[in-house]
Amino acid sequence: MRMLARLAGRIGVGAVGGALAVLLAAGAAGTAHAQTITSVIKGQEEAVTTFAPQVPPPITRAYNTKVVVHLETREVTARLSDGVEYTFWTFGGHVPGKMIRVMEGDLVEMHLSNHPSSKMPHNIDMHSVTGPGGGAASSFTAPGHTSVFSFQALNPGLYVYHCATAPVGMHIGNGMYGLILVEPRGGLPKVDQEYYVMQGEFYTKGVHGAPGLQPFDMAKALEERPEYVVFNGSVGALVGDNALKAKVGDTVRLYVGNGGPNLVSSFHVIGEIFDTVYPEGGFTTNHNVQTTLIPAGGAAMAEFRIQVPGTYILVDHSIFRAFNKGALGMLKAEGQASQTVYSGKVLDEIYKPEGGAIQSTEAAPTPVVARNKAERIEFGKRIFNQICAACHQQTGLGIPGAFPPLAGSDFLNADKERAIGILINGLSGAITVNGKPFNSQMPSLQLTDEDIANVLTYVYNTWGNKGFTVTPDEVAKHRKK
Ligand code: HEC
Ligand SMILES: [Cu+2]
Repeated sequence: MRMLARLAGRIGVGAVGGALAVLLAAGAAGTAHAQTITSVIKGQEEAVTTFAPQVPPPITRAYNTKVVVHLETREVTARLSDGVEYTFWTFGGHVPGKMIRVMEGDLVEMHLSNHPSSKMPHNIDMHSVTGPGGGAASSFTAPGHTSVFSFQALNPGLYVYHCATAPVGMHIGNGMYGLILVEPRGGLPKVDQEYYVMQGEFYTKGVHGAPGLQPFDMAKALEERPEYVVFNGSVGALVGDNALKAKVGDTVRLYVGNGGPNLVSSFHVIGEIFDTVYPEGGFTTNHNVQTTLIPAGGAAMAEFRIQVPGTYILVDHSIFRAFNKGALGMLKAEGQASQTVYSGKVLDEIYKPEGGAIQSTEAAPTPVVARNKAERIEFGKRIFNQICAACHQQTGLGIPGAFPPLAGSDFLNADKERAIGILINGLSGAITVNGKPFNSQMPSLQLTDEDIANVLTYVYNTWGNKGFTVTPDEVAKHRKK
């Protein structure tokens, strides 16, 4: 897909400012009712945030402070797998987003900036926040803007944060998630190695391994049928030279999150037993665990000691995801072998991912072609809900200042040929729809003639619009012009 629509940077700024003022007031007064806050906030510091698999250093101070966190949302095209690219929506430029570490009782001041090159507004819903929306309403941020809100980290634990801008599933599905650790007072037990691993699935138009820049596929997302299930944002992000590292004798703690958007992870390390698991990122501990379940939008900490050198394979034990969809990482441990603990020789090779070669190569089913106007409208409605509704909304009413309405649009109804052209080429520049100015960009959506005919026929025959029919022939003729 080419460039997506650039938003007018004015959406809901008034509302955001209002919510912000209220939230900061509540934070400053420390009026949380669920728990008694005994912490006194001394001074302030800038949070150390890290990209996976690195983890910010343990907190050594013995008092609470104001922790200032800067996160930047960015839409970046990057490698999803060998030969496969994807336009990720990110916190910080990579998937998963940067990891944040604070202490129970800290006052966390979030600064969320949306890079001016973004096409979409974004926000942040932090599961560590006590307050409606987890910060989402207070952090709705148009491209080129920054929002600020603060919260007190009342409950220790390992928490997911994610974007919660509509369509929420698409923002999460494009990679907008990360982890925040709220350390309990007194900290966590010391370990030798800490790593940040986060699972997520990607729903691409092409099948697993199909090359090129792959657009998001809403239909597959709705059916929860991802082409890719990966750790840390891409196939192979934790393999080979990028493998996690440890030495024999080390204790290792993995902070494992699951961004979803849909799947639950059966997280397992082949060849290890977790000595301790903090299920669901809370502070009951379980011991001697083989596989721990990590819900979508959840997390867990898993600890183990390395006794035998070799390569340990991180997987989602829903095993086709590991060997065929990418949910496979490695931890390489060096050191003295212990014949007592494990006698055999260690072979990396047998664990190599099977890769694309094993994929089914059956051709995609031929698309069903509409036989009459009623079918055109029916098929067109599906396309509308899958593709257009993300911006123009399911109601066709759009979003003031950002996405023009299609319902009762004088602009749409005035010129069918022009509408066909917009669907083929996209649209940018100043237009007026029902008296309201818009100056933004609609991407060229790379639809087939059949799909354009169907979606426009649906749009023209809904919400009191003019009732035109558009045929694939008309679209094809327009393309030749
Ligand atoms: C990524 C967001 C986005 C998506 C997806 C999108 N549009 Fe648009 N669309 C826009 C924007 C933004 C404009 C206004 C562009 C401008 O200001 O020049 C627009 C303008 C239009 C217009 C002309 C203005 C009007 O209101 O009549 C039509 C018609 C239209 N889109 C139809 C569609 C259809 C049909 C689909 C689905 C196949 C679709 N759009 C998908 C963002 C989008
Ligand atoms: Cu977002």
